Amino acid sequence: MLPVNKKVLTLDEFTLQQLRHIPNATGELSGLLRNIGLAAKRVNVEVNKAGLVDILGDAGSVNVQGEDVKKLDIYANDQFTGVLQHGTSCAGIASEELDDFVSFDDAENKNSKYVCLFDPLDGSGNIDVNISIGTIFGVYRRVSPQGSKAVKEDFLQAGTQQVAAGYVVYGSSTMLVYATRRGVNGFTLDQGIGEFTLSHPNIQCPDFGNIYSVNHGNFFQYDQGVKEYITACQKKNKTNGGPYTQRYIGSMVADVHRNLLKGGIFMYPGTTDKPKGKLRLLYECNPFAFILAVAGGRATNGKERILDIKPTELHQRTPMFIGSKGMMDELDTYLTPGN
Ligand code: AHM
Ligand code: MG
Repeated sequence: MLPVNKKVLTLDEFTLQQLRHIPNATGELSGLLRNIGLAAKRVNVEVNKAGLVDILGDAGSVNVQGEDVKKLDIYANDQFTGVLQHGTSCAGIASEELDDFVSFDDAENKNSKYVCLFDPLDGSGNIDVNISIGTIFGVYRRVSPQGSKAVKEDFLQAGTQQVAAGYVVYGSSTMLVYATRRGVNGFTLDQGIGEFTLSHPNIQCPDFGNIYSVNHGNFFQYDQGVKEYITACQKKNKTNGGPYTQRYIGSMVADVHRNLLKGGIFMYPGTTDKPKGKLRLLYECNPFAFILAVAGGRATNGKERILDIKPTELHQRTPMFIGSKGMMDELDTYLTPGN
């Protein structure tokens, strides 16, 4: 008989166990996280067979069976929206794939405390070449009254108001990592039994690492301070912790996941063409800023904490610098005028 590892905890068991420490907890947040885990498993199945079926086609195209083909990012959007709509723990969603937020009509949804914002499939340009992609999500307590439909203000909250945030990385193994103020925990999908199981308890981001992640192709479009910092990363030697290693997958989930575990810094600065950079504050930057903050790291737009930015638009973009605390402190000395 196979030995039974008594310490194996599934995502559901873990979230329920966490509830016991919170007085008056209703279980609604655990329900929402369970829904996200379910959608992630469905998306994982399709990501895994993406090379085999016609799912990479453009939305609206037709496959060999004459069926409509949904692009994988639209499929992922439908799954995450669907499970949250059919669950009872979410009053509405906003997604990088949708022009506007969606408030759910059902009475149970309207009674929910939470709204969820997500990027259903980040880095989807990497699907065709079999490189890791991911889902990113942030959960907020709504500001509008329970019992009514969610409104725009529920979605336009500063990242510091998140009650939970997480991501799923569909990689060499599929992992779901989520943070609440209590900690950051990672769960690896056991494909054999279809369960996320706790594999990375209480993740802490090392204060220093030796990885920097940035799109070097844009180097000459970056501000002077950013260029100087990148050059300093390259000039480091053994006496000051170098040389740093450049690693850039072009899938933020995979890049930040690696840096979270190993220590490192990820940057998507503004460029002369796109002063606000590429990444979306609500769907990509805020969730990671929350996770890194709980894990002991931090994130800025080069001037202020990402988590303190008060959003004005659902799809607004921001420059993003995120990673190990010590490396972010070092970066600041290059970005702060007068230093
Ligand atoms: P997407 O939301 O359209 O997938 O774009 C976001 C992705 C991030 O995962 C990644 O860090 C970045 O785009 C890479 O952009 P670039 O190719 O400009 O370096
Ligand atoms: Mg994205």
